[in-house]
Amino acid sequence: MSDIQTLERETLSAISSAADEAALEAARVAALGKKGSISELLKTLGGMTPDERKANGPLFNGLRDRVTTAIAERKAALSEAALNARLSNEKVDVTLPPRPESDGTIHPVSQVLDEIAAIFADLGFAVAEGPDVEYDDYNFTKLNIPPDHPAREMHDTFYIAKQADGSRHVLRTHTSPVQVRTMLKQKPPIRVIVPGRTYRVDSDATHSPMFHQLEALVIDEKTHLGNLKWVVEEFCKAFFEIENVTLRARPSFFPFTEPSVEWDMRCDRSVPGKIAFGTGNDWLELGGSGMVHPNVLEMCGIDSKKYQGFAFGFGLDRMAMLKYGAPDIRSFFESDVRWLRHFGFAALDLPTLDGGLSR
Ligand code: 2NL
Repeated sequence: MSDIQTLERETLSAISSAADEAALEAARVAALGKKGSISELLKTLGGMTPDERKANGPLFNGLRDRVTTAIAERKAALSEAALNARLSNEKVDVTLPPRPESDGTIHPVSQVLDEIAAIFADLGFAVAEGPDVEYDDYNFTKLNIPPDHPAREMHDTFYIAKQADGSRHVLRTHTSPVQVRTMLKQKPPIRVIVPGRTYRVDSDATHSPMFHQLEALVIDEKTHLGNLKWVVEEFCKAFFEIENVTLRARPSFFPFTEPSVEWDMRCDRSVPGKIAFGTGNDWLELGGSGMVHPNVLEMCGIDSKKYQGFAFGFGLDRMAMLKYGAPDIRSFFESDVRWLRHFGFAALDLPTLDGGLSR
């Protein structure tokens, strides 16, 4: 057997027996590297006579090509084997039951939000969302609360450090700036609800520095206070799951509405520690509302001669406390798993109007 045949047999054998990519690379360097056996062989062509070169050239080049092909094939086989090994090692049994201790529950605020979104979807309202860090302009000025207006003091605002241009951002004190954003980018008719986190410098049994609001905004050509009352009434029937809703309107003031109305709903508190909705001689404060102030419409690019609308707002956390009986708002945000298990809801029971909101 010639030297060349021996070299080929040995090289191919080293390639086919390489057990991993490192061994294969070593075999490649030994054959085709700068000082490799086949590279050295090819260098000898330079010192040959033309006739010798003509005879040996095709032999040497053929050898190099077969070795190159063998390396590529072995490389593909090794990486496929490595992938198959990973696939069989990293198997996940999707039929395994979840670990009982890791079962999560839906937070009462999320539950109440899902319920309310279902109620308003049925009435034709879309959901709008926006950032927690807001422009002072959207949180206050465009809502008819100019700089230095005393109403700003009612809000106990968390201010963010001044920007390079002197403007300051705030943590939104209500969800109204999202309604400003909606009016700036969408033409009437508008029907949206805006749920979300809001922030005020305040903390006691009924106030948390971070809390949740839900506001609604309707803008159309002939919107009036009667429409507002009907929506509040329909909402109360669906949310508190009662047939008879009696509402009481109290005059109020907000800079962004005129006139402004606060709503109370008939309830019964005669049994200590309990509250029954829809009957009795007591009143439950629901939240504030009003017809959107023409200044607000104009600052948000809406023609106040052609369009008018109403807005209202209430606390989501308060609604959750009322409906599901949690006494202290701060307990909502302590992330105590025992509390979450007690007050939480099953993850897959989504509230729907026909399936029952809270079952
Ligand atoms: C309350 C009172 C209210 C609004 C929110 C609103 C938003 C725009 C224009 C006009 Cl963009 N009004 N929102 C109006 C009245 C009352 O909330 O007691 N919240 C907890």
